[in-house]
Amino acid sequence: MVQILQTRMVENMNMIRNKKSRIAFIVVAVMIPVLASSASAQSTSLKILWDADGIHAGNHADSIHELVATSDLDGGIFLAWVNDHISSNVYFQAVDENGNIPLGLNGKAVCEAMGEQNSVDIISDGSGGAIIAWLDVRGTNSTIYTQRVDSSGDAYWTDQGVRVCHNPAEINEFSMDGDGSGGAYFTWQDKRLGAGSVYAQHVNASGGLSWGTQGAVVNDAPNWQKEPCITANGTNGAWVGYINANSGWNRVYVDYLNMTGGEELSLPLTLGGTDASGLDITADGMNGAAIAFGYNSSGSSTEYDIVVARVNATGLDWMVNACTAVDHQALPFLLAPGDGSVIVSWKDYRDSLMYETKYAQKFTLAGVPSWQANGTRIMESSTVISGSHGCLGGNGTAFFTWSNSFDIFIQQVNASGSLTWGTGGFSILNGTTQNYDPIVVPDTLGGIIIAWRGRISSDFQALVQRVGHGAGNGMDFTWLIYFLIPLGIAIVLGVVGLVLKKRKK
Ligand SMILES: [Ca+2]
Ligand SMILES: [Ca+2]
Ligand SMILES: [Ca+2]
Repeated sequence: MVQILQTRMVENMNMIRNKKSRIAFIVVAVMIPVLASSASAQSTSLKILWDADGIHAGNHADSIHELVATSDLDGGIFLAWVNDHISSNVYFQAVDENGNIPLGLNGKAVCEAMGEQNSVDIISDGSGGAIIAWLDVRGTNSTIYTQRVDSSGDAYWTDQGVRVCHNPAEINEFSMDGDGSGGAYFTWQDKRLGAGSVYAQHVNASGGLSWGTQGAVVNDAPNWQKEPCITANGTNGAWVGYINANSGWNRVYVDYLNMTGGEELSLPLTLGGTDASGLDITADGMNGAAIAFGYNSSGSSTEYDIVVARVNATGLDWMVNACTAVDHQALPFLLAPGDGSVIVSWKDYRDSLMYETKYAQKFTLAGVPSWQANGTRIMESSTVISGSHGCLGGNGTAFFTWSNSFDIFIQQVNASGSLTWGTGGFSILNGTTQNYDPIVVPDTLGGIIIAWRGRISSDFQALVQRVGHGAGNGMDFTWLIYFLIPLGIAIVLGVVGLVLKKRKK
């Protein structure tokens, strides 16, 4: 066999001595680096950077029941979790850009007060620390507490947390967003007046309540208000979106509260006769906010569409359909690159009534869709999935993560709406353990860090993985392109040589 190959190579060299063949060889030789560099540019250099199974970042003795995450703005990730104890508590964890965990696997306690703490959330404080909030039943009724910590988990505010609203009425849902200056805005529903109403609070960088001990009123009309969500306009105030149940219809409202908690705008976005649910809201970086929601104009409870609107200081700027595809679309999730554009993704059942997929659309500042009509499909699933979180990447891209059959996947959507990987996504973890609820945050270096809950023996632990451009532990097959193209050309030359030789005979 070796002899045959050697013979053919000699024949090929003889052929190259022929003038025409020599020209062909030069053309091919010039094309090799061109083709190789072009193929290399199209391939992604993103790869898995840490241990292939992920790094264990939380190993709490009572198992981790809820896990949330945010960027540390320094290449790493902050985590917060609630343990699975009968009197659960709140913990903070920091993982640096190299996967080090200086606080140890138990993290640092944020709140170990009596009774249950749950529904934890975490955001950056804008200056290297984090603001954590949770629902707390240390007293009679569930209410919101919050704490600001530095990167070592040391508390800035009152030990065991600052109470956000001192009205005794029970609070079962809240939303928060950082003001970028060490403080945060909160909104919630409580039933102090009977039928639920919506309120808001600003907690300043020192842990003080800016809008009184009871919070500012967003909407306390006698009918029901619910599902509030909030986005900060820096320290100048905040937009609050919520459902206002007027005459039996779930209508979408957006209000603007100024820096003293005064209401400057209250905009009804949808009319009676239609229903809305599943709101999300985000500031767009251009003194406006985008709000997205599931919308039912047909009267059917299983055929919702997705609507996106933009509001600014003068009111409603535009409101458009993001998706009117058949079957059910729900739970939109917004990302704002900061240039006024907005990316909305949602759960979608158009491809299968049994298994959800996820689609996304990008809108310009003027409300013009940039990607495929009715959305670009960014993932598919063949089983029940859990989690569908996303974050911004660099250069107008976005990352999304989900778990499918207990494995973890990511997808990158480029600025033009094209996918870096197929709709199956890029596999982060394909193991024998059960893995749930992945969250993705930017690593501030063009890559991402993913955190999720994984079942290790009988307990759930926090795991993290970094995907980026550095030297990684994952396999990178870019080098194959440089090997395969010259090999392919050599084979073609060999075949051509044989054909020419046969013709001569
Ligand atoms: Ca507790
Ligand atoms: Ca009310
Ligand atoms: Ca639909």
